Amino acid sequence: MALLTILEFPDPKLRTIAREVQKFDHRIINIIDDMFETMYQAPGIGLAATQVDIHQRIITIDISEDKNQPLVLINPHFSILDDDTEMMQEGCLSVPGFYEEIERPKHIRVLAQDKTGKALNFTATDLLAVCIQHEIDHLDGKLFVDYLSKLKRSRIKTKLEKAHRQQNLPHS
Ligand code: QAP
Ligand code: CO
Repeated sequence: MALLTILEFPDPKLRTIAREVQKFDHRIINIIDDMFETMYQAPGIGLAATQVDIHQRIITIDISEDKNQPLVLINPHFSILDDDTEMMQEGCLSVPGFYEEIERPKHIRVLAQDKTGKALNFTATDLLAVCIQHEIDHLDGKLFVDYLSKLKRSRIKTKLEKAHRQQNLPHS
């Protein structure tokens, strides 16, 4: 098990389109274990492999209060079930310290595979639906800041770039 480094906006690697998982072997299990360790430590409720510079279609989620309901989705897809949308305050481990209201479909059907390659097919609503959509966006190189105005996005970019520069400065 290992903690992985989380890429932060505006790192261009976050724009990479992830590839489908084809072989469900021990290397995929290792990636999943490391992603859960990294997500729980952060702490976060969702993480996409893209965020830890692994460009395969894998996401980990746990929206439970007690952090004891891990959900891994491999090669995930979703379809929108109706016209209902929901405004939710979203954050992202790759955009630390920033939270904004985003509108997304509220009811979705999810098709994916589990860590053994078995097919999953379920509906999701509310926070789980939002979280799955947010994480699938990462696999397509998309971030929640892309839904904001240019002005809001560029303010966030400037602030994070400044924070990154200060992190890289030697300490006195
Ligand atoms: C995506 O995000 C999400 O800024 C998962 O300083 C979030 O786990 C989907 C986090 C909200 C739906 C609603 C963010 C941790 C965690 C930060 C996360 C931070 C520390 C974000
Ligand atoms: Co995110």
